[in-house]
Amino acid sequence: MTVLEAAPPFVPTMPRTGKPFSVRMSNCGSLGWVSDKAGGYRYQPTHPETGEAWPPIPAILLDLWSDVASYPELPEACLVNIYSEQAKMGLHRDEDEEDFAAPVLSVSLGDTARFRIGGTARKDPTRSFDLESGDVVVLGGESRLVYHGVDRIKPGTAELGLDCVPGAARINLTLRRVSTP
Ligand SMILES: O=C(O)CCC(=O)C(=O)O
Ligand SMILES: [Mn+2]
Repeated sequence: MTVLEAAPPFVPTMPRTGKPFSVRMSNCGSLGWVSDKAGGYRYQPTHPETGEAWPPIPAILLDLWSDVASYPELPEACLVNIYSEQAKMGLHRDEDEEDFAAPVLSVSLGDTARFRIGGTARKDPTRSFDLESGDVVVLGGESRLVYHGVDRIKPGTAELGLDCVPGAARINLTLRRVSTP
């Protein structure tokens, strides 16, 4: 069974307002990132709709982490972000984890995304660049807590489409260590 069969994509909603994200999400790993109006941003061991445990992180992603992360422990969470052609992600910091010593490592698949990155304060200047299919981003060390987001997807730019996931123009896999070892 694939990760998305075991843990079907859900639409997270913003804390307090309940406004839906334009990105659909799923997770694999012992913990998954979720968000909703009542509970806000958090990690939990089960899918918010099915109540099932998240499926394991595929070995190929754990191997990538071991090769690139320079961190002794394995990630606990792999967030699967599913972007339609219209989806985007506002400027934010990944700060729901306990352990900021570990990097955040992300893999982009499918259509190119215009990625924006700034500094550790929201008002810091930002710059943007394209993330293409196969690109890996490591937010670690001084850049672990920088603001970042996805301005837009560039439809039809992928050499290989993501036909296996309905409605997906781009998928981003974000590996994170959540707890301190
Ligand atoms: O889709 C991306 O490249 C970024 C995803 C992201 O920042 C996140 O999931 O926190
Ligand atoms: Mn992020």
